[in-house]
Formats: sequence, structure tokens, C-alpha cells
Amino acid sequence: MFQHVLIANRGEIARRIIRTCKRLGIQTVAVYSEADKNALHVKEADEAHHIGGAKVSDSYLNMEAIIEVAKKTKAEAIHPGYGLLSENAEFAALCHHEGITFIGPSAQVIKQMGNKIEARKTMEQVGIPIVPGISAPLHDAEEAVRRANMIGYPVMLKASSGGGGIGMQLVRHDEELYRAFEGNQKRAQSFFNDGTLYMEKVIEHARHIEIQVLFDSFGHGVHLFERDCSLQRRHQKIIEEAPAICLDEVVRHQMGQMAIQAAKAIGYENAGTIECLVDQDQQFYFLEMNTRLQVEHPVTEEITGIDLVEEQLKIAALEPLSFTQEDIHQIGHAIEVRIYAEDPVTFYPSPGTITHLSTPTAPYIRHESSVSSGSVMTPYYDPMMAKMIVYGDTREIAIKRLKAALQTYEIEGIKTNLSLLREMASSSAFLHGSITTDFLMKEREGKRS
Ligand code: MV4
Repeated sequence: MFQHVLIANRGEIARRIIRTCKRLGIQTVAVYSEADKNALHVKEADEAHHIGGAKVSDSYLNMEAIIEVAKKTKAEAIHPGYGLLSENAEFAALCHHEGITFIGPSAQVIKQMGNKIEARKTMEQVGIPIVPGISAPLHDAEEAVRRANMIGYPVMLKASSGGGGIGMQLVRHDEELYRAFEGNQKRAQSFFNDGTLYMEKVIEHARHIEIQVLFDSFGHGVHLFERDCSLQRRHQKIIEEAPAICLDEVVRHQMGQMAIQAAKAIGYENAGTIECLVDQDQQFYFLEMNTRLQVEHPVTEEITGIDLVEEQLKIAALEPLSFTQEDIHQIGHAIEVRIYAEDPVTFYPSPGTITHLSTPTAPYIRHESSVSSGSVMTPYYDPMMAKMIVYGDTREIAIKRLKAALQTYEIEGIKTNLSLLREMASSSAFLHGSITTDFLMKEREGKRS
């Protein structure tokens, strides 16, 4: 196992990674920006190094500065967390070139799955069901309209270098598509430096289900079942849970096998997630693969008892997986809510100082946060300030506990989405599990107009 690991991230995920490293006796090296001098991850790491200005491009995305700290501190490996450099193939390659282990898959696999058209093609070839659509770049609006008429409206226009819903638009008819095409192309170009668009049929009344996989460096792997992430708003997930209540046991098994097959086919190594849509007839379709540890990984940890960060570290240290598929079970139910420092009406980030913070504690509550009383939410980074994960033997118990925990959660000084979370957790749609992706698409459009 490594003796020193550098964590190239900030906030709750940096703290989460530090915690597992400490338990495994690994020395932790934090990096921080000008704005994060007083951040908790800086205090909790064994050592911390300043890498640049507040803007992520000057610090957390500053590859050279991070590599320099790794070399100086003799860190043998870098954990990228999520976001930031976690799916940056160039960074993974740079680590490799410098003789530092990037805790994640190879640069080649990151690149392959980062190109969503390429990912569709690869999965199609392996025999994995993909969403009906095209697996080649759309050249112009005319071609898009021709293709849309073959696929059948509504269609989803997507950016090939996008993912996570950014640069995605639902289109209902020819005229709308003509209007949408160029704007989306430009947006994709400015966001991802790649204006390539593709198109899929919209799967209606679907659920957004993702399968967690773990593969070691010997090509052996397991899946850790699914998470249901259907509750999203403006491409931000709000509530995630495991298991998914909609899946029948046969389909759950098929999806697990599919995820293993997909990961094997691309020579995947480390933790990864296969995102799917599951329609009302329990048909599932591959959407994309995320080649990182995800924000919502704790719900999987809670129901399987496996520490995903520990497994990531062991895999990167070339240890074989210490369990097989038969050892992994879904026990109980876990729900995660994300607490954002944002205005509940406009959804704009709400930076400022947290003057008071009181979070519920109980054996069945797990709190992953980047802040404490007195912390400052700066405008430079993602406005997610914490995640709360509740566990119960059943979904009903977990929801009851979630509602009670949200009632006692107190944040003062900044605006947050707590009221929205309370509303969601108490809604009958959530209780009955009837929330599908289009429920939120409609709701989202309503809010925008
Ligand atoms: C879709 C879809 C329906 N049809 N693609 C959202 C995250 C990103 N990885 C893909 N997403 C979706 N892709 C097709 N062909 C529905 C979603 C989706 C969604 C869309 C809008 C608002 C909320 C959503 C929640 C989950 C999934």
C-alpha cells in the first residue's frame, strides 16, 4: 500500500478520502487554493500545500502545481476525487509519465468514455443495449432534422464531450430542432471546447439508474448494484438512493451482468459507474459511463458495507479484490440528500459565512460536509456544502428518519435548499417512488418559463 497519497480536491470529498487514508495508515497530502486557507481538508490532512489562486484554473486544475507538490512530498499516488481533474485524461497521462499512480482508470479509458459518441459505439459493439439514436457526429441542422424524423420525436440533443446532462436539450419537432441546433453547438464548443452533437430518442417515464463497478488490475471485477438518481433539478442530483425500488430482481441481475460485461470490454480498472435509463417496461439502456468516484457513492457503501475509497486505493496499489460477487449484498435502504448553498427561489449560488450550523446525529445518519460554523462558502467552487445519508432497514424507515433529520438541520447566514429538500422528502411522489426523469423535466421547464 502507498505511504503517501495526495488528494487533488477540496471540500467534503477531500475530507472523505483523508478519513479512509488515515484508517489505512496512509499519510495524506492536501493541496489548497488561496480561498481555502482555512478549509477543513487543509487542517485534517497530515500536510497541506498552497497551489495557487482562488480560481480553479489557478489551483485545483493546475496540473503542474499539483504534480510538483506530489514530487516534493514523495506522494506515490494522487486521488482526484470527483469533478476537477478526475476525468481529465491528460492529467491521468501526466501522472503516469511522472511515475505517480493516478487513482482511477487509464488515460485511454477516460478519453474513450469521455467521448459520449465513442462510448455509445463501444457499448453497441459489445452488445449492450444503448438508447436508440445515432452514434456519429451531427454535421448540421438539416442532418439533425432528417435523423430526428427517422428516430421519432421527442429527441434529446446531446454534446459528445458533455455528460451529466450539461449541453442537453429535449426537442419536440422540426422547427424546435432547427432553432436549437446552432445554439447547442456553440454552447458545447464554449463549455467543452468541442461542439460535436449527437442525438438520442427521449426515453419517457424512465428512471435514471446507475450501476457501481469495481475492477482490479488483474481484470477481475464486481458490481455493487444500483443507485436510483431520478430526482434531479437543472442537471443537479438532489436525492439519490439505493436500492432502486423499481427494479425487479431479474432486471437487477441483468443490469449487474451488463455493467460487468461493459467494464471488462474496455479493460476498466478501479471504481466506475454505468449510467442507464430504465423505462416503464423495465427495458434498460446504456447512457454513459463515469470513470470516477461519484458524489453519491455513500448510498452504495451504506447498503453493501464496502468502503469504495479503500477499494480504490487497494486497486491502485495493485492489490487483487478481496471479495467476489457472491460476497456482495444489498442490505437495507440508504438515501442521500445534497445540501446546496443556493437561493431556493432563483437557484443561484448563495455564498457567505455560515454563522450557525447544527446537524442531526444518530447512528443511522452519515454526514459528509465541507463546512462547520464560521466557514465561508466562496463563490469560486461548487455550491454543495454537505451531503446527508440516512439508512434504514426499509425505505419507509429511511424516509421517516430523513424527514425527521431534515427538520432538525439548522443552517444560518446563507441561503440553502433545505426547505426544498424537506418538501421533496415529504412529497407523496417521492414516498410512492413515482418520480421519473420526465417528472423533473416538466417541472424544470415550468420553473424556467
Ligand atoms: C436522457 C433522458 C431521457 N432520454 N436521455 C440526465 C443526466 C444525463 N447523464 C442524462 N440524463 C438524461 N438523459 C434520453 N435519451 C433523461 C435524462 C434525465 C433527466 C433529464 C432532464 C431532467 C432530469 C433528468 C433526470 C434524470 C435523467
